[in-house]
Amino acid sequence: MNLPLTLSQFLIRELVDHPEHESLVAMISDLATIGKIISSHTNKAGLVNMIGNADKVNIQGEEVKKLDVFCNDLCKNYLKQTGNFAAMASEEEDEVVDMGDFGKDAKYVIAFDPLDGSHNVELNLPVGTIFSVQRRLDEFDRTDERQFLQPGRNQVLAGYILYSMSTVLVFSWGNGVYEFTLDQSFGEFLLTREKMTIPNECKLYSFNEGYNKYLSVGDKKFVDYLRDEKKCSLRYVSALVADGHRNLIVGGVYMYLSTDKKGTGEYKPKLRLNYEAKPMAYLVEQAGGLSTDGDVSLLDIAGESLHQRVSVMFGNKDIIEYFLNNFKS
Ligand code: FBP
Repeated sequence: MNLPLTLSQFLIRELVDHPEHESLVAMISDLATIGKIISSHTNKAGLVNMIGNADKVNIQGEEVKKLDVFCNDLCKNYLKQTGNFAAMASEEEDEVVDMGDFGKDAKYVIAFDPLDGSHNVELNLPVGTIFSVQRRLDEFDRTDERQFLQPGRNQVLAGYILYSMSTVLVFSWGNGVYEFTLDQSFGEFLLTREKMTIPNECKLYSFNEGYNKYLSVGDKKFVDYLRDEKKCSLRYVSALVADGHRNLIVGGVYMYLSTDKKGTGEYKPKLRLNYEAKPMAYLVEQAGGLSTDGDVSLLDIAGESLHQRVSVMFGNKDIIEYFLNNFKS
C-alpha cells in the first residue's frame, strides 16, 4: 500500500530539520486533534442533539449554536492543557481568555473562529475552524487585547480545518501552504497538497449577490465587472472557510464587502479581522495571492479592538491588483 506522508511523519521530519520549530509542531499536532474531535461531532450532529441554538447571543449580536459552544469550549479547554498558549481570543468569547497556569510562560497567543459558518450545520453543509497564532508581546499583560492587535504579517502560524465531504487541515507557518486530509478510518491526517499556489486566473467570484445594491460605487462596479465583463461564474457556499478553500485551489476572488443596508451612507463590514480575515489572508498570500480591505493588504492592518470587523477581498494576484488599480475608491 502506498500511503501519503502522515501528519505525524511530516511533523517529525520538520522537527529533525528545524528543531527550533518545536512549538509550531506541537501546536499543529494539537490543532489536528481538535479537528478530529470536531469532525466526529459535525458528522453526527443531527444524531446527538447538537443541532440548533444554544439560547445565547454572542458579543457580535449573533445567535450562538450548540455546536459553536461545544467547539469553543473544546478549543479553550484542550489548549489550556498544552501550555503552548498564554491567551486565547475567540468569536464566542467577549474578552481575551487566560490560558491558565500551564500557559503562564507560553510564548504564543491564539485567535479562533471555532466554528465558521455555523448556520450551515443544520443543513449538512460545510463549516470550518479558523486559527491565527502570533507571538506573545512581553510589554503587555498576557490577557491584554493588544496581544491580538498585531498586523497579520506577524502571524507565525495560520490555518483552518474544513469539515465537508472530508475533513482537511490547511496551514502555513510561513513556508508555503500545506493541506492534509483526514482518513476517518484510522484517524490520521495525510498529506494531500503541499506548497499550494493559487492559480493566477479568475474564473470564479464568491460574493453574496443579494447585497449588491448596498455596496459602495467602486465595489459595485467591480462586482458588475466580474460578472458582466469578465464573465466569472458565481460560487458561494456562505462559509468563509469553504469559499476560501475552493478559491485557493481553483483561483478566483472572495469578497465580503462593507455594505450600507440602512441607506445612511455608513458602510459596515461583517467579517472579523483577528480570527477570520487575518488567517485567511495569510494563507492566500503564502499561496501567491493577495488580499485587501479595499485599500491595503489585510496583513498590514493592526487592529483596534478584539472583535473588529473589516471589509474582505482576497484572491489571485492579478484580479486583486486589477481592483486596486481600477476600482479602489
Ligand atoms: P460566523 O463565523 O458567525 O458563522 O459568520 C461568518 C460567515 O458565516 C462567513 O463564514 C460567511 O462567509 C458569511 O458569514 C456569510 O454571511 P452571509 O450569509 O451574510 O453571506
